[in-house]
This record gives sequence, structure tokens and C-alpha cells, in this order.
Amino acid sequence: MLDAFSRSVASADAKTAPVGSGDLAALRGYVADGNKRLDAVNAITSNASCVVSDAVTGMICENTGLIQAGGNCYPTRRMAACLRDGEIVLRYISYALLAGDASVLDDRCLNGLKETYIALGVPTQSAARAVAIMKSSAVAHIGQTNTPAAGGTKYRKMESTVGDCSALVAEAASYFDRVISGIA
Ligand SMILES: CCC1=C(C)/C(=C/C2=NC(=C\c3[nH]c(/C=C4\NC(=O)[C@H](C)[C@H]4CC)c(C)c3CCC(=O)O)/C(CCC(=O)O)=C2C)NC1=O
Repeated sequence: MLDAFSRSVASADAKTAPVGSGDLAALRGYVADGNKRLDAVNAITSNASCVVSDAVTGMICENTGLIQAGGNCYPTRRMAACLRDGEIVLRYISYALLAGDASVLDDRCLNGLKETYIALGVPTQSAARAVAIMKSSAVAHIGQTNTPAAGGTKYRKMESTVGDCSALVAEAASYFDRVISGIA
């Protein structure tokens, strides 16, 4: 499990080299944008249960067979496991975003997850769809592109300094894409 700093050290050491100027420049950016990064993590963690339940609901709306006999969100024991898995995935994505590195997500969450799903009969395309919906809402919360029209009565605007957070939005999106390609 690495973060942006230990990743640079590990890759320099693997080449028996000093930490390179490119790595140092990237780390300078990581430090300079540290408060933005914390706001981005907070945008996900403060809205986690809403993001997860909305995504699982959306996945089921598109495929109601999931909550009928034989569906993998039926009965309630499986529905609870599904919601829990959504929370787990989002939590590991928030760790990766905080660390600026995907290894915690890879090692502790994705490693073996697809195989587990296949063994249990969890439909991986549906799971990937739920993660894709989580991606849309998490990215909207980080980039503050959510609107009252889209959010309805649940609309929430996070208090944070307004500025360019496109790089963090793209980085967060990449972790969701990593989960999708890891399980689908
Ligand atoms: C370390 C991190 C970690 C992960 C990632 C994890 C996932 C995980 N999800 C599981 C089950 C499950 N996961 C789901 C999830 C879903 N079913 C659907 O139809 C949807 C597509 C989807 C929700 C989006 C379900 C329903 C089960 C229970 C399946 C069963 O027992 O038949 C199981 C089997 C054991 C259990 O039921 O608890 C594991 C290990 N556990 C962990 O500790």
C-alpha cells in the first residue's frame, strides 16, 4: 500500500536512483493542491451513503429483475450485501484519492473481487453499472457541477473554495474506472 511519496521512493529505489526531478515536480503539485484534495475526499465521504444508495437504486430501476426471486439483490440479505459492497468500494476510492495512488484500492479491495463475484453469482455488469452511477455523482460533488434541478430535494452544495479542480475530478474518475474495468 503506497501513497504518492512512497510510490516515488519505491520506484526510484527499484532503479537504484535518486528521486527524479519529474517525480519531485509531481509531489510539489500534490502538496500544493493538498487542501483541494482534502475537499475532494470530503465531498465523497460526506455524501457516501447518498451516493451509494442512489447508485444501487438506479441500478435496480434499470434492471428490476435484481430484486425479484433469483435476482442477486433478493432477498434483503443480498440487498444489504450489495449496499455494503457499494460503501466498501467508495471507501477504498476515497483512500486512493487521499493517497494520490491506487495501490490501496488494488491491494485491499479489487484483488480477487471479480473472482469472488463470479463464484457467488453476483452479476458483474450490474455491479459495474452501480459503480458508474457512483462515479457520476461523486464527480459532480467534487467538481460542484451538481444542480438543484438534478438533485431535487436531496440537493446539497459542499462548502469549499471555488477554483479549478479538473485534475482531481479526472483523478477520482480514474479510480472509479479502475474498479469498473477490474470487475466487469
Ligand atoms: C475488502 C473489501 C471487501 C469487498 C470488496 C467485499 C466484497 C464481497 N461481496 C460479497 C457478497 C455480495 N456482494 C453482493 C453485491 C451485489 N449484488 C448485486 O446484484 C449487485 C450487482 C451488487 C451490489 C452493487 C451480494 C448480493 C453479495 C452476497 C451474495 C450471496 O451471498 O449470494 C462477498 C462475499 C461474502 C459476503 O457475503 O460478505 C464479499 C467478500 N468484501 C470485503 O471485505
